[in-house]
Amino acid sequence: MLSLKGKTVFITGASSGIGLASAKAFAKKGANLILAARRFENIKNIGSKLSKQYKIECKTFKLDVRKKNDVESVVKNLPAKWKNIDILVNNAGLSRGLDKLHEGKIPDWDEMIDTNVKGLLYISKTVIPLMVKRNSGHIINIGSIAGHEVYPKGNVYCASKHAVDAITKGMRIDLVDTNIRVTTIDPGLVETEFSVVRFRGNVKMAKAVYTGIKPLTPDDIADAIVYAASRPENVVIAEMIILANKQASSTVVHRT
Ligand code: NDP
Ligand code: 8X3
Repeated sequence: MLSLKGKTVFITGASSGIGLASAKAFAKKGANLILAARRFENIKNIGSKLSKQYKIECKTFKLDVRKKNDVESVVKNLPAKWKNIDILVNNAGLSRGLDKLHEGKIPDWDEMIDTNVKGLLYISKTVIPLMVKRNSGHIINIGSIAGHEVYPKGNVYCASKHAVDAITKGMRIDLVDTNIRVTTIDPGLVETEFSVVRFRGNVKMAKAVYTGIKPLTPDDIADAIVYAASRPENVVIAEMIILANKQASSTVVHRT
């Protein structure tokens, strides 16, 4: 097993859900953290709590991954030692709405594509060259079961996660002559703020998504992320699809 103590881990979307759980899980292993999201208060509090609790170092940034110039400037202005990013967790992402394609809202499409696809690309384009220079690093993209299947009214969100799947495969091919590892972790139903965001604050609709099953928790996914990151250097966990028990696919869920 590879020790994560003292490693530098950059997590996007660390203000809630899977990103937050991953920050905690890496902190527990003694890794130093770069945490970014738009809700800076959350990120700042998380960073200061984790650094005290686990005696690690944390850098926190207010960052919207859709803003290419901001992404570049955050990374460019990192102090030299923080530029040695060992693990990048491309987690920031969201869904907006659940509509038939022809009834969908264009601003929703833009937001999903700009965040889940273009944001992930901007971060990767900025961080990967630093890894290439050191011939070392691990990129962990958070895809989804929605990157393997399309479900009713999931059209554009599913397309964005299919894109993450293609980008992950492309990264692995383009980095094959380096020591850099590329992983995608593809969860099914995880209860986070994800559905509250999708339904724009409608908690009742969000709750219904996870009713009648025991959904995955953000910690379940963080556990898988840390597992992938801590394999020996010669091992690449290329792809991990993680479903909730009683979930056979995006659409086949046994609820009681
Ligand atoms: P949450 O809504 O709890 O977390 C999403 C995170 O992404 C937040 O920290 C949010 O921070 C951040 N984020 C969203 N937009 C931006 C942006 N433009 N710039 C920076 N950060 C952003 O949901 P999850 O934890 O569930 O989602 C994390 C990832 O997991 C997403 O990529 C999602 O698609 C994926 N996923 C989720 C599943 C689920 O069932 N929950 C299943 C499969 C995959 P802030 O708002 O502060 O910017
Ligand atoms: C999130 C999983 O099935 O709710 O990517 O879209 S799903």
